[in-house]
Amino acid sequence: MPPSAVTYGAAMESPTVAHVVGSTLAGLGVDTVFGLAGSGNFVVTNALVAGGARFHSSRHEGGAVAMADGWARTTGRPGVVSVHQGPGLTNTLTSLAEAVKAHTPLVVLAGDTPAHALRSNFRIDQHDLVGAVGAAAELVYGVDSAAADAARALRRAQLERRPVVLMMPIDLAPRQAPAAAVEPQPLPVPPAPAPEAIARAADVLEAAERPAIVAGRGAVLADARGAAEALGERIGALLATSAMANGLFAGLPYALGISGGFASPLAAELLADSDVILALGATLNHWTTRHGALVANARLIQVDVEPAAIGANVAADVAIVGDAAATARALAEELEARRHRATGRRTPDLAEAIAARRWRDEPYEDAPPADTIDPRTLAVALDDLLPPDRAVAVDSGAFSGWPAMYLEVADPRAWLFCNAFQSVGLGLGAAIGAAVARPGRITVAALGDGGAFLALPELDTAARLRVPVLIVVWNDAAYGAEVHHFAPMGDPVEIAQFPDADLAAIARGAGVPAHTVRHVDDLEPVAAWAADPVGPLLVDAKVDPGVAGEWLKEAFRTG
Ligand SMILES: Cc1ncc(C[n+]2csc(CCOP(=O)(O)OP(=O)(O)O)c2C)c(N)n1
Ligand SMILES: [Mg+2]
Repeated sequence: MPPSAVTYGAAMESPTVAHVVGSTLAGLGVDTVFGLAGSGNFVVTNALVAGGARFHSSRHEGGAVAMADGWARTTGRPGVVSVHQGPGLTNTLTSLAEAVKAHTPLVVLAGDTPAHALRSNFRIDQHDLVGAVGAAAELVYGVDSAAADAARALRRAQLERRPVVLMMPIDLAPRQAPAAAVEPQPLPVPPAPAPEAIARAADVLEAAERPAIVAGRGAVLADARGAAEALGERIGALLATSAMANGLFAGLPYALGISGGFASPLAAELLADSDVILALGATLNHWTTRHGALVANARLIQVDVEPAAIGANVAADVAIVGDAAATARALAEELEARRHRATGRRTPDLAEAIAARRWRDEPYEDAPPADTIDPRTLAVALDDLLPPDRAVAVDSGAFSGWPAMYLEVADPRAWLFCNAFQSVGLGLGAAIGAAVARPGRITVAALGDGGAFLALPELDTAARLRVPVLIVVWNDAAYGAEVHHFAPMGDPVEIAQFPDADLAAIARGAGVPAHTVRHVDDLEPVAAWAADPVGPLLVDAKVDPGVAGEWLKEAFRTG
């Protein structure tokens, strides 16, 4: 019998705080946990497993949080992570900040140093630490409150849409505690949008000649696709998304794809020509608007559940606090009551133009140096050879535009744009989490060589979990974003350039089969793998380091 089972078996008769925390979360439906076992989180993790949850160990705590984040973005459910106190928690911070900024609900179970252990090596101020990146610090207060504390952490994560770190002092964890059954409580339904605001927005939409709806993550979280499309049809609007919400309008004839730096030339032209923009759960940051240029000529109606998001980046003419789907429905109903229906921009000719001018239809010069592949050609080839039902997780770097521009996804929960904190190195973990959530489809981990190196520990995890993840490395042997930023200014860039590294060999050493790609034909084994993807595959694509996306210039603007 494994030692954990012995521990838990004995504890069944007299459960401890750790058991109560674990079994409470399992009882509330937690069935998947990512983490890395240490003495401070060992028993609680086993209690979750005994309660029916599956535990997936990462090789770095940052990877565990990225996996839970990817899992949560895919499933729409709160992710759960379990880590040791002190260094186990500090290792989570970068991924934790990404989850905070992406509004991902997570519960991170962490041990904590006993209050009296002033000289413990592990001692740091864990509350201030996680608070500094915007996560909520919660505590298991005592033996009698353990179950309620665990339930509160989970509920806060869902209500506040952010990570909650539940600290469990290691002197409290082994104390006997009463097992209390906690009933799940329904989450509140967001309040209906105010009728006056709906009426004002309807006035603006009625007068619109060239309307557009730009939907963001708020629309994804509200499952607003149907409601937004129905409203779009009624007012004759074009549809677009923020980079985070890519895929929301996949397949619709008047959908332009992503608004912002990644927008196709046609999409950018049409968006900038809008006279009314309805921002649906999108904060319209400088990425989505090209520093304001795409919304400059439009009256703006902004819808968000968070009042503070309205006008945060661009002044709104009409502000509506409300759920994206409920508000879109309310607007459509109001316009129907007013008997308003407009063709607006929805003409068959425009639908044809949109279909004919996707990014992949725009010509580019494909002339890479010998033994390298054009990074766009790689993305297009992957789009062709992978089945449409795929997920794509994108790391941060100069290469990030290629998957956003050329690799289509069929739904926004299959799109994990790990760039909320703009950290390099989180894409592989997120892809593994997405694949754990949906093992029946292929997940692409789109990485640069810099991001791949930062995430190396999780190659072992991908191999061990046998997840169907295609790890594609756009390998320019450089921190390309930095090279493209500084080389034009005449700065020496050698500090961000490297000799060619054999990532395929490194992957094989970690148990991940791999191929080096220098030409489209080298992708043939990927097609074979995609037909029956048992476990991960890595593609080390030696890309032309000279090709950079136009959007990068926008990214380098500091204003
Ligand atoms: C953790 C972290 N370190 C450093 C940076 C600064 N940075 C932004 S992009 C980039 C280069 C990433 O290199 P790579 O993954 O190879 O992608 P590339 O830009 O070459 O396409 C760096 C170092 C960052 N954003 N995050
Ligand atoms: Mg690179």
